[in-house]
Amino acid sequence: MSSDAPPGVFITFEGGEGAGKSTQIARLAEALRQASGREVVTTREPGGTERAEELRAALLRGVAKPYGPFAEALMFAAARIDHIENLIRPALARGAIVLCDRFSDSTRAYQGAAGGLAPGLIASLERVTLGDLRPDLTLILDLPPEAGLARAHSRGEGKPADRFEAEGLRFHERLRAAFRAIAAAEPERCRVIDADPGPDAVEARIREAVSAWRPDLLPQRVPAPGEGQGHAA
Ligand code: Z5A
Repeated sequence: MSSDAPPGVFITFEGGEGAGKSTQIARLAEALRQASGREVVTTREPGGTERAEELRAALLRGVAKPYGPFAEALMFAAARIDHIENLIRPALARGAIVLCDRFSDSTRAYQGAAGGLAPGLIASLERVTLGDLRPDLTLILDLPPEAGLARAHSRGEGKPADRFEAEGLRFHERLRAAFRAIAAAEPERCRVIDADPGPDAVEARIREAVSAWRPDLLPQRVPAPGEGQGHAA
């Protein structure tokens, strides 16, 4: 960290397909830039760097699937190592706020809980991949899988489902349960956000959660005069 930079802040977004992570990351990034004046970096996993984006394309085509969940988890880890070393850590060292669309909880949920990899194996992989890096805050966007899949399909009209979208409903139900279990196990780090309502309502919930966690980054919104008050008789 340069001597006068504030400590970086690492916020991750997690959840099932079509939960609205990309939509909400863009909105939170803008709100944080305006409120804090700090550098805000948005990124995603798998991906975020040139090499990791190459691995992303292969992973979403299903290249690693025939090798089984462990090999697939290793490929996600390889992409993550490049992303951490070349984008996330340098940005945090500059004092930036980093917003990341998916991170290690996705490996726990997709390759672990839904894919069947043993928790001990996932934990070992996490230790060697992340070192001492952990998200400061994780926002888990929660909604019924049917709703998320319908959103994802309506957005990608005509495009074939990718390797994970093509999994059955049961897989997506296991994912939802896995993300909720992660939140229950780490309440200090995780907040579950109801992602079922429209984008404005979800944004308001996210802002509320971030403001309550770090009011110095995002002060509570001051209501406009008369806003939220009943009409005088
Ligand atoms: N994966 C893994 O297995 N292991 C790992 O370690 C990691 C990842 C890191 C990445 O694909 C895949 O990799 C992912 C898990 C796996 N599974 N899949 N597929 P991805 O990045 O392409 O997929 P995704 O993360 O699920 O993102 P997404 O499908 O793009 O969804 P999203 O970002 O959460 O949602 P969105 O793009 O903001 O919104 C989707 C659509 O819904 C869009 O048309 C919006 O306009 C609309 N939308 C958004 N919010 C709302 C609300 N509130 N109401 C109504 N409509 C909305």
